[in-house]
Amino acid sequence: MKRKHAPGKTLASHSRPALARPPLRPTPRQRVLTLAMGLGVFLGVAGLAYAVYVFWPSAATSKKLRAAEEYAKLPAPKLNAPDPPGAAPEGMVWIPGGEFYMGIDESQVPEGSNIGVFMDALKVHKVYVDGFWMDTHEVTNEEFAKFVDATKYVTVAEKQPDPKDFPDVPAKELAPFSIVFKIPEQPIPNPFKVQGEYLWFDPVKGASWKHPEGPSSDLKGRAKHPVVHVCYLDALEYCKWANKRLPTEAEWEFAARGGLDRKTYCWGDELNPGKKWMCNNWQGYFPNADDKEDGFHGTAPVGSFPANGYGLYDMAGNVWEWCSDWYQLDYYENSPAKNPPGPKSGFDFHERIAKRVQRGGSFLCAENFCTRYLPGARGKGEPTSAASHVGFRCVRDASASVNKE
Ligand SMILES: [Ca+2]
Ligand SMILES: [Ca+2]
Repeated sequence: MKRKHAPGKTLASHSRPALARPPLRPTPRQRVLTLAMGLGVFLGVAGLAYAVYVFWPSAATSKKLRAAEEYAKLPAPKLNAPDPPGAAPEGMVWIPGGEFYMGIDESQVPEGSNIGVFMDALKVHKVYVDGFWMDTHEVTNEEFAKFVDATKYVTVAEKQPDPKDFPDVPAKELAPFSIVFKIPEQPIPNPFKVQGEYLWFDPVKGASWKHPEGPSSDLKGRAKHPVVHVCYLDALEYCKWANKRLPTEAEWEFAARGGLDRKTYCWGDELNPGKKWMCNNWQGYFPNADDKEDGFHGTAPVGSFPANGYGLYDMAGNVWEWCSDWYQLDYYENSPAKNPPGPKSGFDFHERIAKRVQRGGSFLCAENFCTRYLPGARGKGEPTSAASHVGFRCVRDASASVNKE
């Protein structure tokens, strides 16, 4: 017989278990065990958190050390024999060429530097370059003056700008100008957060290689300083006159390393060996204050700091140096392994214009901002633009050596 559903009760209430017995209570022993287990779990979690807190930084350091070890394990590059093909042209040294590791390994980025400034250089790759002659120093004002005297050349910065190139500037306001660095009137708390145009570069009317800070400045006492306010096109004209050429980016870096293999700086792995400044860069918080511990605010006479292993001066700092390559952020991904000539065109993603490579950093490079005085670091500039911290030096092919002149 089918059971009848009791009135006033739901099916659900029927499904509940009957509380026939009182609930079980833990014994004192069980309570102790439960407490002990809880305490054990708590101590385990806390211990793990502490271990992560204590050991995580060293794990990161170990990772960096492991990366450095892997980098160090790469087979040693082979340098060519050091013998020059003839007598050195005046003011030049023979760079023998050979293999080298081009670029910056992440493990070599100096402590405290912003890795973002090296993003275009982080793909380390082995490259071979043929030997060549290179100027021992940046082209000086004295040398550039000889070129101008001989050719009557007028630099781009000294010419009336083309209104087509400056559509936002009223034509009547256009006048020859160049870019001059100045310490900002209001200190800048974080130069990486500056939006738009840099606040420390001024377009100064009348600034040119003859008037580095503007019309009221001149070259008095600066004969041996590197020429500045020369754009890429100006540098090419000088090279033609001097029977020389601009170095490729690979040639420039090979030379800057001075025969050292995979070192952070042109002279080794320490920025200030024996507390000595090895190049003209910027000390203090850029761009607000230059403590000039290296002895110079602005350009220094060429050769004021020790030469590198090939006898080249100022391959780090003083002024940026034009190279012949177009600039592309990702060129190292697919560049040829032998005598890379640079990409077929240039492009800078930030300003969305074509640029050429510059190398070596300048007196404006500081640890808190640019740090591009490393031999593997890359820079770039628009080919018709000049500035107070950009110059150049030349190279000459072995086939154009003095024996054949
Ligand atoms: Ca300096
Ligand atoms: Ca330089």
